Amino acid sequence: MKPIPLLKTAVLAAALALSGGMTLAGTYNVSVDRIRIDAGEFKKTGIGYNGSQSPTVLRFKEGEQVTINVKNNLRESTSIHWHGLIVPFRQDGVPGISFNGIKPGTTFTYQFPIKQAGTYWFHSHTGFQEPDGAFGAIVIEPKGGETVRVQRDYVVQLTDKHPHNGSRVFRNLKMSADYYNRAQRTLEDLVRDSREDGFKQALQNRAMWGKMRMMPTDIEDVQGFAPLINGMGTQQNWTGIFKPSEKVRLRLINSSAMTYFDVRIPGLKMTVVQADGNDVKPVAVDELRISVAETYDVILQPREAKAYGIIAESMGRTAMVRGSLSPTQGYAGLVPRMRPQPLLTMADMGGMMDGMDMGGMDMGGMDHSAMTMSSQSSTMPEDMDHSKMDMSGDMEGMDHSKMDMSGDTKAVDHSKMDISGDTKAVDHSKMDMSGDTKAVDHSKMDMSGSAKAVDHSKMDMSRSMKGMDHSKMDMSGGMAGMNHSARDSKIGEFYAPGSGLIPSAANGGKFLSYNDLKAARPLYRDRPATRTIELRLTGNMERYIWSINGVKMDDAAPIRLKYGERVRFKFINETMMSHPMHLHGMWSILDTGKGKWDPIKHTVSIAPGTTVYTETEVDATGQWAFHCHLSYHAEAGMFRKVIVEGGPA
Ligand SMILES: [Cu+2]
Repeated sequence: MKPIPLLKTAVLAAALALSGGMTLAGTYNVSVDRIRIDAGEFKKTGIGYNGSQSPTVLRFKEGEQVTINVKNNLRESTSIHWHGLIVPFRQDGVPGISFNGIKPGTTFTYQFPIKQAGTYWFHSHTGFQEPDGAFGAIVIEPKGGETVRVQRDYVVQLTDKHPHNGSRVFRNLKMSADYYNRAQRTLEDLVRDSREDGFKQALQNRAMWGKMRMMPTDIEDVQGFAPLINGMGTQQNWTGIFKPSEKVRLRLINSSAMTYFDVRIPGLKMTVVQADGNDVKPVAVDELRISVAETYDVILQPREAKAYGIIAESMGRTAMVRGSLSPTQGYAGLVPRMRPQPLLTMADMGGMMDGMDMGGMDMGGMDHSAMTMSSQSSTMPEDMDHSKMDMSGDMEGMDHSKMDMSGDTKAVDHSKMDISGDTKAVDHSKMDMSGDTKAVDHSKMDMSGSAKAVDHSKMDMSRSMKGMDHSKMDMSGGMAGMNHSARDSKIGEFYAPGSGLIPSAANGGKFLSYNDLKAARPLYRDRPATRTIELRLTGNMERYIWSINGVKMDDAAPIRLKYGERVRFKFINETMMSHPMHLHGMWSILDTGKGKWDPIKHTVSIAPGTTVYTETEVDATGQWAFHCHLSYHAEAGMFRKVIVEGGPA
């Protein structure tokens, strides 16, 4: 550590005096221990901090200089990464990138200034210690005190505790990628599908899935875990106490290894005031999805003296946990029934739809929602023939039989498309999608008839349709059938249109979207990015390999950034799973088209079949980790080292 200059010492002393003994240089002790974990449904040994399965909460103040002594009581090495904290890179806690790890029986001392406020968390970045239990919470009080005044302030830290330890889970996934997929469909499902879709259709869907060795239920690749709130299952019932009409702040943290949760508190609105530690303009919602490693702070105001349930349901609807808000201990909120399992759809395949930028475009009224098919580009069998694909369900005479989706094509040329007349059939047979451009040219499109068949209700033109030229489009006819009303489909923006993963609130109300997040205070001035780095999220599900641009960590060169530049990252998810991407050391500004009001995050979830942009002000010298925060995806190779060159040493 650099010696503190005299003047600074004096200032510090003065500040100490002014704050009436409040410490601006705190020392904290954390021990890493082998512990017994009682997950309610099962007991196991695992790893915990300070000897406990209920997460340790570290409370800091913005501006404080912290010293954290981490004593490793394990018989193996360990590490602590301060997730979302902007720290000097030697303090970031990633073995092999920022330091050498903490040897058994030794104490490592972290020291860094706290330059931010908000809710964060910490976890081991060694092996599978984090899935085995090594995580805690961090709450940092802003310099001037909390901006939102509340009477109660609780950390609500979620996890997915598995009866198997992390290394065993990973071994089993490597052996058979669907080892933990209990949601595989049965003969009964086939009979039900047949009733709904007709036997032929059902069989064809089956055959397609079979060929691709994928399931429409492949939403969670590790199931059979016990979800916990602050280390407690539903029966153990973690409870936050309140008095009616008090304002309650919940700091939701998802510390799961693999599980996205949909969180709601039936009977209460949640006002989101912070995302990933950064204040956002308040937005009231009925439910929100919290990706692995994200945090959301919400404010509630329960008026009635009764127990409310805090319900966290896994995205794949294979597990649920209930905690409570209650006027006294011993009362529990209701446990609702788990909602039906969503199924992946064609839109969630990502890779196969390469040529069509699914990021924001819906092929006008095409409804893929009933189509159950999924794959990754790399595992797509070559013998797949779309000409026999039965789309009879919702497709009303649409013919894609000659649709050419070969190559790298991004152009959609509708020039020969004739929608005149009164017909309901839309024939794309001459649709040519070759070429390299993103432009969609409708210039010769004749819509003079009554184009009843074109339903653009789910079409979202806000992002990737920039090249679309409608200038010469003849709209003189009766466009009565064209419906743009539901354009910004509320939360559709960050899901492929027709995705089976698009969440909806249990009570039919408002579900939070990334699109709703507006920074309360811009952290950076808005300026154009210097360059764009494309990161395709790729994988081979069968072999349980997860990668970036088709290359796994071991074989990849680091990403090199220049200090002072602003970089734009383009994430293209070509897999059928969601990936929460986490950049260490620097912020990720999520591009929602709001300029300087774009939300600032440390973890950004990329849903299957979507393209998402983030930007980063490269303001931290050193070496950093950049990875998917699903533990087993990171371990399997969806991980990169980032080197920032230049800047202060
Ligand atoms: Cu991390």
